Amino acid sequence: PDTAPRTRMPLHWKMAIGFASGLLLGLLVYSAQVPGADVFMRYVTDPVGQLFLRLLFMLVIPLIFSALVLGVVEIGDPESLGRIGLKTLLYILVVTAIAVAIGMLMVNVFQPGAGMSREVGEALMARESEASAAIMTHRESLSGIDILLNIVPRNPVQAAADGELISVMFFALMFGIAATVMRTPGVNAFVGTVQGTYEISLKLIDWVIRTAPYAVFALMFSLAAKVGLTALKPLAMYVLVAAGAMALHMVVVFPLLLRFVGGMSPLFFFRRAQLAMLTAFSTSSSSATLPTTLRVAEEELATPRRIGRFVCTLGATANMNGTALFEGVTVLFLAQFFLIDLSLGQQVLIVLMCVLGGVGAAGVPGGSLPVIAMILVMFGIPPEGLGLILGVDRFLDMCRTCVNVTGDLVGTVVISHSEAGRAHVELPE
Ligand code: DAS
Repeated sequence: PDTAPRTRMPLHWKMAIGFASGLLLGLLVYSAQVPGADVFMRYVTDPVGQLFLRLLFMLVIPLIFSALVLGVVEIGDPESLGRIGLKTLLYILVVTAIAVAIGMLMVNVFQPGAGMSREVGEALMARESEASAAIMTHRESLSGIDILLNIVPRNPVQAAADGELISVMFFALMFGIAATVMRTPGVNAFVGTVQGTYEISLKLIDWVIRTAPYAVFALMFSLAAKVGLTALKPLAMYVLVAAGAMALHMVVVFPLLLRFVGGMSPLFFFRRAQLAMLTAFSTSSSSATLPTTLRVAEEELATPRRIGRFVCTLGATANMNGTALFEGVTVLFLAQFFLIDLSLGQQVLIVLMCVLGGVGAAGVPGGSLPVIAMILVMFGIPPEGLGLILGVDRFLDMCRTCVNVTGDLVGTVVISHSEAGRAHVELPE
């Protein structure tokens, strides 16, 4: 019997093959007007694409609820890190909001999704899409105050059922805060259950992402068969804008933070942080990179272990600058692509959702896709658009994970610098 271990093709190669074959076959059908193509789409590729999107939607609520509750509980643990926890929370919110703002500014400036003809956009929208269940579209008339009031859910279960992600996020944050200030056995048992929910969600995301190559083929085939090559130029522009925005955040925001808040030379930092950055880039997983991140924080950047351990561990799941930036870019790009105008108020709400989405996304390959799918539906943007970006998602996932991990290390340096000289708070090892 063949004893050689079966070498499994890496997932991102399978996704690239799915993307290329779906695109080519779709273009062939588009150009040759193959009879029966509609039937094939109706009964094969569309259902496969919808199935994948539904699997992503299915994971959003358990993932977001558990990730946000755990994020707050870990930050606010009074006996361990009150002051450092609050500094970390502030760092995460401010730097992530800057990342999202950079991403959305770049999309508004470069308009990667623009140029789609209205009839094409409408043809794509015409298909019964998940977006038909869109929540925010009937809210366009709402005033800013109403939109803010809607952040607080009257019924959190109803909000979850309706896919009102921002309301579920608010509820999870309140739950986490209450769980943090109470340390009764019952609450500890609850937090344990939430931890289990989070871990199960990660495993399910892993399984769902393994089906992505087939979904990429199906979604790309349907898209190419409908719009032909016109989808490729926006896609290329999208990749350039997303990667450009992440590069901007990496070479401008992080060096400024290191130099003026972290008291460290950016050159020194990037020379010492390379191992963690390369590991993040190659694994596309902040969680898988965490052991390396911890070692780099302590040995290469000489930050105190107790701070590095806290900030990097929490950061691996809650501080995702690259992911939040990417979510903002993707949502705005697909809105442009499908010719959907978003008001300034809606764009501000997207910033808030992407910041929290950066906290709620999972530190595993494709960990942010469920959150993006739900944000798209909330603003009436066809989540089928994910099919367009799934083909290039792996490369962008490598980039955003690298930004995520670098942001965790920058945060560790910044907070260590602010704690330098204080009476050291000893963390339970
Ligand atoms: N791959 C995730 C991470 O590990 C980020 C993402 O999916 O956006 O950080």
